[in-house]
Amino acid sequence: MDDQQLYETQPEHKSGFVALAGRPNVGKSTLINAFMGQKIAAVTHRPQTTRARQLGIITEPGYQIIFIDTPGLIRDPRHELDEYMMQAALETLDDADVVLWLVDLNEPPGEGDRQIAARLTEGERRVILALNKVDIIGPADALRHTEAYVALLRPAAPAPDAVEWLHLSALTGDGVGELLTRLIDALPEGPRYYPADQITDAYERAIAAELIREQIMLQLRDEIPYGAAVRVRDYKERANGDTYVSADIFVERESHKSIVIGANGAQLKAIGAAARREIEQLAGGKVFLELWVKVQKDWRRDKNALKQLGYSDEWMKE
Ligand SMILES: Nc1nc2c(ncn2[C@@H]2O[C@H](COP(=O)(O)OP(=O)(O)OP(=O)(O)O)[C@@H](O)[C@H]2O)c(=O)[nH]1
Ligand SMILES: [Mg+2]
Repeated sequence: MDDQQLYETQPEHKSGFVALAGRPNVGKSTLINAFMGQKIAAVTHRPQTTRARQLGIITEPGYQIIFIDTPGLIRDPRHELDEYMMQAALETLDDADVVLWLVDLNEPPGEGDRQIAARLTEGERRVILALNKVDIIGPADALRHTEAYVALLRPAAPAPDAVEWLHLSALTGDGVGELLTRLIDALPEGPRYYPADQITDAYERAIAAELIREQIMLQLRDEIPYGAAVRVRDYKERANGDTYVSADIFVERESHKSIVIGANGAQLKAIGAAARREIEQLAGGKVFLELWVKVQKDWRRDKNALKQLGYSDEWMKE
């Protein structure tokens, strides 16, 4: 395909940016992966898994829809990393054509949701409320919680039934197709912003770093997952189709380093083995993964260290 074809569209072509907003752990990254039909974002049971914005791009003849995964919105930023994450999420809301507000239907709205709703109903924003995790809720709670969330958006809607909402399960895929149809419908007419074959703005090496960090979040406990950052040093595709990846894991203290490495290196080995399997899906072939653990003292509170570890606007694009 030449450049012209990559961007060429027919008249009435639709396009736009859909921001996924919501509290931590409601399923935003799971939903992005479900839309894309492949894993581009880290997902764990822990809140605050996602640390930076990431795009998921779907291109079809009639439309290009660009999803923006964001860090969960929290009420009490505790250090520079939290501040960076909040900023990344909030800026996204201002740039989007449509905001998809994702909530966990199993929990009634809390103060955090009230604040998010207040922000979303400022101005002229188009908001669709997606109530996630329907696969694990009973009908009575579902009804009660749905009404409570819808009520939070009501002041902005011209009529009560004008609040747009739907139930879904990002995990099972139930309702995801219906949501996609509604989102395409909500997009304005516009050109393709990205080449037809591009699915995200992150380079493979940045996604690989996220998949390694995902394993740290899944396999380690307490503060260690939150104080860990991963930087891929090398991501090389070899002529025979294999991929060689070497990455540094940064932790905040010496004691954390020994925990990540484990007795006889067993913990690091387990992280590497699981991350390698995930990266193989991404690379579509055999992967050799080398991991190094380093200490960068209290990096979450240090603006310069954050930049060095890649938590700056250019993070995913480096
Ligand atoms: N049962 C069920 N679990 C879900 C569903 N969607 C997501 N989850 C689970 O919820 C947890 C959090 O999912 P994530 O996709 O990481 O949530 P997130 O909103 O991106 O979280 P942050 O990045 O921390 O803000 C994971 O354990 C998911 O497997 C769903 O529809 N049903
Ligand atoms: Mg996430």
